[in-house]
Amino acid sequence: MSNTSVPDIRRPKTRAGARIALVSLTAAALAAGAALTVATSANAGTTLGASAAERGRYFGAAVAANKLSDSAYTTILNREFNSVTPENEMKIDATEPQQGQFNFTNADRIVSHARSRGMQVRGHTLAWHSQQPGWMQNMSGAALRTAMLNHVTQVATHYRGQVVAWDVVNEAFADGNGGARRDSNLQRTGNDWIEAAFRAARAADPAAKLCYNDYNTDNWTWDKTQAVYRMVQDFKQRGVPIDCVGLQSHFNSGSPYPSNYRTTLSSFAALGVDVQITELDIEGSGTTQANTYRNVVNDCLAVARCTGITVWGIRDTDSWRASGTPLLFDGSGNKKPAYDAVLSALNNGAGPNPTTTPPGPNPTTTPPGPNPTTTPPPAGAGCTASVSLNSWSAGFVATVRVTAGSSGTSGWTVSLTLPSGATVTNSWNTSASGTSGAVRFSNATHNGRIAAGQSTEFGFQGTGSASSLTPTCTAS
Ligand code: G2I
Repeated sequence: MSNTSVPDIRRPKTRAGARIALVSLTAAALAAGAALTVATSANAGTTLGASAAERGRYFGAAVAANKLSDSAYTTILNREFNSVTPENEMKIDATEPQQGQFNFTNADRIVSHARSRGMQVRGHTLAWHSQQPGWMQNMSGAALRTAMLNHVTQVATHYRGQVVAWDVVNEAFADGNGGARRDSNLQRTGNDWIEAAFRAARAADPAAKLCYNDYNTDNWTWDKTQAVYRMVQDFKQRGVPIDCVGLQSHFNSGSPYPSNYRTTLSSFAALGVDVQITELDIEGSGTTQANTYRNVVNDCLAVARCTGITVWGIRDTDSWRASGTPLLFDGSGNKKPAYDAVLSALNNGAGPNPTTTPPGPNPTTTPPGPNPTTTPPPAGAGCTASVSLNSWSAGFVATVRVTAGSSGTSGWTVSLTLPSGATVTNSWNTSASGTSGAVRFSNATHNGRIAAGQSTEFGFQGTGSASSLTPTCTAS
């Protein structure tokens, strides 16, 4: 198979087996951090992004740079979505067309469009067998390994602080029975190429969530799903830095939405990673298509660590599978029944808010290299707190991890001082007092009690800028 061919997305031939406080941000400034729980008063419940944000999640779209001049396209993008994934512009052939010569022009256009409007960006993708530039297709062995790691480092460094999550490695497993790795020039550099890519990405951008992304991993009983599950489990056990699993979820009659999809989402989440639906499209039309979209959204809402959904394009005519009319808007930009189903599921569906963790080392192991956002657990009583920040031009989201000392806690308070100009607009899993200067966050009713050495997390969102925060923790 050519390295530039479109992935074969088919069913394998065999298989084994209370609305929160509204904040007065404009729609354009609607923030979209992975753990975000915020909505605009103007758009609450009326757009995909605002409704998802009320559920602590994002709703994104794959975006093509050459469509940003199409006003019908950008009108829908800017109104409905609060997360963006460049469809092709961050891929290896686009960003490093000649070895060592990087081109970020088109990807930067998308990132700038998104971030200037308060949308988050998912990076796609750093290491992949497909869409490799010619020079890389012709490489092998140690030279390829070095080139791949350099690519990961350079691209993740360029977007450091601007990309909330990276698809670090894409589609590394084979279809069909057996759960083997896909053969590729990257795989032939050694089975550890995936973890090497993840370690390089963590070193380059410690705050980005690092995801493994694949297709045909939606059905819990399929060998490929189980193989990816075992890899993620192994990575978590050995402290390889991985924070999330992306399920592409391209559904059609040959690769249908599986009734055990929610089991797949919750099983991955139980490994201690976030789950993201990264490339959703569902071929079909009318009520049938709408019902499947509704099921997918309800499944995500039912799993606390399913932190967001991205659809792979905006209008049917923008899709890589346009003839299957798999998206939420028709070619004229009209909302389809599938759109209404998704919006109503986001507004009405039951389910917990996300309980995300910041990227960082597996707490049970020693990761390679420093992580500036974490604080070691205390030796004595009391508690400690560490902050992970996701900042953009207009604001920031802080995720705070509170770790109990040797006596455990029955309650806790985290104090910190915000830089001048920074204001807290929203918080979750905490009771906040003060919005600027010295602010305090106390436990909510459900998370005051922490066993010795264990942790809980809360978060807050702010406007203004906060490049670093120094928290202190007091236990009761
Ligand atoms: O194949 C669907 C997706 C499967 N998962 C990974 C995604 O990255 C992948 O996206 C698709 C894009 O939607 C297509 O737009 O990836 C394809 C390539 O693997 C993209 O197709 C390419 C064509 O192959 C090129 O000929 C074309 O120049 O799109 C390029 C830009 O339109």
